[in-house]
Amino acid sequence: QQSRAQSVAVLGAPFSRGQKRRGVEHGPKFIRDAGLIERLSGLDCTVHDFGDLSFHRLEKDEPYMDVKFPRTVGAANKMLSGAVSRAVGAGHTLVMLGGDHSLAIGSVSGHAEQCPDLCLIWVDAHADVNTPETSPSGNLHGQPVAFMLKELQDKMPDIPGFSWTKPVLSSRDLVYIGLRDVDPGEHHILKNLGIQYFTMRDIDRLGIQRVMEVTFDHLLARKQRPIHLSFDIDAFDPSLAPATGTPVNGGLTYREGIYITEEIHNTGLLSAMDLVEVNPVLGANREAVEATASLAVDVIASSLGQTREGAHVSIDEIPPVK
Ligand code: HAR
Ligand code: MN
Ligand code: MN
Ligand code: MN
Repeated sequence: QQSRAQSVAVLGAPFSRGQKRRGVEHGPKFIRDAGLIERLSGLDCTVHDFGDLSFHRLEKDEPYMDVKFPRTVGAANKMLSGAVSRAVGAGHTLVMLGGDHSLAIGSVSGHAEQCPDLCLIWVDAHADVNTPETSPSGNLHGQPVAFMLKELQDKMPDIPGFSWTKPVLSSRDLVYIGLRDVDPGEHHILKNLGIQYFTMRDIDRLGIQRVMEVTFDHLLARKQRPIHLSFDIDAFDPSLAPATGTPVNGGLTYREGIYITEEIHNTGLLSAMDLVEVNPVLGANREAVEATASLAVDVIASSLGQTREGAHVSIDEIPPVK
């Protein structure tokens, strides 16, 4: 057995209280059942499956302002943050399986505890940067980025359950890819803070290759630093990823999505990633659910070095004729 290039930790976060639709808490099981661990074991990495976190139920969790389940979401993310910090601190590249996207609060926070200079690539149909005041829904999966950004802290109320959080990113440390459903308050924030983002329209105009070039220029030109990839499966077109809570037409093609993750792998800087919003209850049938889960596996494997061109890490020479 040769020594592997990297060590990968897989951590499930079966959690759904950041939004209203039940089922997304089964994401980790379906992504594993689609063959995740086997696929990663075939790559140039050692895989440690840390299993799923078990989140506690809170009996009473009244909304704060319009924010739904604040204490439940806060406590789950606090637990996740600790687990991510320990895994990254132990030298693993961390893969977090959601669960809804509110989990990025804990995942990015735990990662930043070990890697304070990290940068964030957010692949999503949505910007998820509403503050409790701008949120049209009160769902925390539409708000995680607002907790992270230093520039927004004077706009964030003291939400019960979140006293442990602190902002770990500046607006220049973040790039969005795939946006096509952005709320008015979010659009104001993106423009006002000068955040680098690529909508589906930008991908149409520039092509995904140029989008990735500008992304890395923006985040890495001054210095190389750890990347956190937060990948919402609804970035893909709903024809490819139907089993998700808030599908939006006109999303990434399979090839665009995989190009994004291949390029991120090629930087050699991926340090942690989230794969969120796979909801097996919402597929029209078993095929739809399996297609979505299998797409999630492709995204993760490609982020960790699976290539379309093939590879030969285990072959030194072409076997001679016997
Ligand atoms: N922007 C809307 C809100 O804040 C919907 C965003 C939620 N959808 C997600 N997150 N899947 O990416 O409620
Ligand atoms: Mn999202
Ligand atoms: Mn989304
Ligand atoms: Mn590699």
